[in-house]
Amino acid sequence: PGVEPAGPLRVNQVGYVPGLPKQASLATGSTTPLTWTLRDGTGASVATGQTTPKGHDAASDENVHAIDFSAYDRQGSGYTLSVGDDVSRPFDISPTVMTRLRQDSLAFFYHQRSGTPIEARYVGEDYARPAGHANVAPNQGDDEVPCRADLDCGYTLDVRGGWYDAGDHGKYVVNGGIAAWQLQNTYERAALFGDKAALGDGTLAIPERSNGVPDVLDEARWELEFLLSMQVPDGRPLSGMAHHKIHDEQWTGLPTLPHQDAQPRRLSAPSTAATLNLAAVAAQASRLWAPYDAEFAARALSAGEKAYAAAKAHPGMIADPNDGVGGGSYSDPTVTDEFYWAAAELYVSTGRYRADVTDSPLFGGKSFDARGFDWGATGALGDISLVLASRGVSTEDIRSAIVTTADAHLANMASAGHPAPYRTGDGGYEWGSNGLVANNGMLLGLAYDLTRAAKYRNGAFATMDYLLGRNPVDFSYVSGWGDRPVRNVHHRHWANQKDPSLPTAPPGALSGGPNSALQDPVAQRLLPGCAPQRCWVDHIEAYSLNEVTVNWNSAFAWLSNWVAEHSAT
Ligand code: 9MR
Repeated sequence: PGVEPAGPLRVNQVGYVPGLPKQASLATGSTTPLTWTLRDGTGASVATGQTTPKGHDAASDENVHAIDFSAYDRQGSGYTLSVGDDVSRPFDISPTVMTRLRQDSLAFFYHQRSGTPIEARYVGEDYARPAGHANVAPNQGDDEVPCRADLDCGYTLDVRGGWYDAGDHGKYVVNGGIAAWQLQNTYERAALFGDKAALGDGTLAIPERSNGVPDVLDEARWELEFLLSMQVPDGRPLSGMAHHKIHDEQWTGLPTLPHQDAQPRRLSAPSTAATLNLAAVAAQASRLWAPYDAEFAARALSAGEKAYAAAKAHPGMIADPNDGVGGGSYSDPTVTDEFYWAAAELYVSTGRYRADVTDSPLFGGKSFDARGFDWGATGALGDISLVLASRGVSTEDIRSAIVTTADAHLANMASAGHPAPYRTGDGGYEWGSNGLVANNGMLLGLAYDLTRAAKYRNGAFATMDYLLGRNPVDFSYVSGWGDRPVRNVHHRHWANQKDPSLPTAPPGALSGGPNSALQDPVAQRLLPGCAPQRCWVDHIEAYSLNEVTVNWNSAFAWLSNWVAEHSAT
């Protein structure tokens, strides 16, 4: 309501990089080529060409043409494309066009910190807020959290800190774990293949910005310390296991800032998946922190090894899929992949656990598929760490699985109207599709790192084009970036649509993206019958398609860092 309809010309609203492909999409009834014109910021025509009809596009249910203006490389801002009377949104051409996405995509995590004030000197006045869940009324505090009444574990845990998962105030080990892994992997990849200085100390606006440690590792540690605190203490039944999650007893309304939340906080039961997440991420942290803080590195490794042993002793503790009141369930019935991932991280860090890696049914690159990895499918994370480490075990099969999967995405993207590395069996788009797209963009980036074949680099940039506006809703899915960015993400603080005194989303937050299953009442009301890539609306209550989460932003941050690095060369 009140939102202008999508324009027919869809571009990367942020911009394109000289020397790399520059493509846009046009929705039109025409079946024959049309003339396009590129204009610079003064309105002068600087290039023209013919569109390429691609026929009917199922994902958007539109007839789409492709526009390729790759040959034009002059730097500038305010460029537009036009076809007939239709004009695109403006964009830049520059090697630095996406550079600041590094910081903005990673700033998301500081905004989401629990248990500490979010300070204006790091985020500006609009986004500053008091510490959440710090035991100051009406908060109940995360310092002495008991188990749910039906579990009665007989102890409380101090689980302050960590990141709020999303628009809610839950803290979940399974998706917090993969998000921390991905920040740590952003650093680990850059240290091996790329530009680790861009992730160094002083690169982010966070309290740890001058402690001598790369800031992206500091940010991940904020979550790590929370994950470690979720472990069942020694001397208790299930010691070494990790509680699955901690969240409010009942869902709160919009808006509710973290410090205003009066709900009781409760721990859910330990689960095997959460325990293996902790094992994997703690093991990964131990090798990355060794040069900076040997004590923490040792503590992380010992917690990770303890968790792994506990998971082996309790391999079938599956989180209750119906435990979804006051917080999401994040239930994952299959943990073969989490076992593999944890074993791989432990092996890379210690040289032990080798047989656990090679005996897994997933060894040999079996985890890669066109859907991609996420909180419920983590085997690929172990493979990626094995490939980067090049330690002992053969990684040839894993490398070829990465490349084969990347090729399948490129083949799919070549015929798509609005190319994105995304596929499901039924052609639908699922909850968090943008997170899967960003993770598949990461896979394309890794394929380039491994092969140096330009087609994979181009695929990673095309992924960014889709997320930043070359899509059929004609929105940039990243707040603060592009001519028409998402503003009203589902969030209890960035709730301007509910309360004009509150802010919209800060720059760098990725919307969950199209979800053709329409799993909330607003989506059901506004989007009946939508084509998969168009099942999206910028509405704060459309939580099944416009929420944000740490695990989607970690994927986006990984890709942002990769793309920024490859824009400069
Ligand atoms: O990201 C999760 C998605 O994969 C699931 O399909 C969905 C429904 O179970 O839940 C998503 O996670 C949400 C969580 O349950 C609660 N906090 C917000 C998360 C993102 O929407």
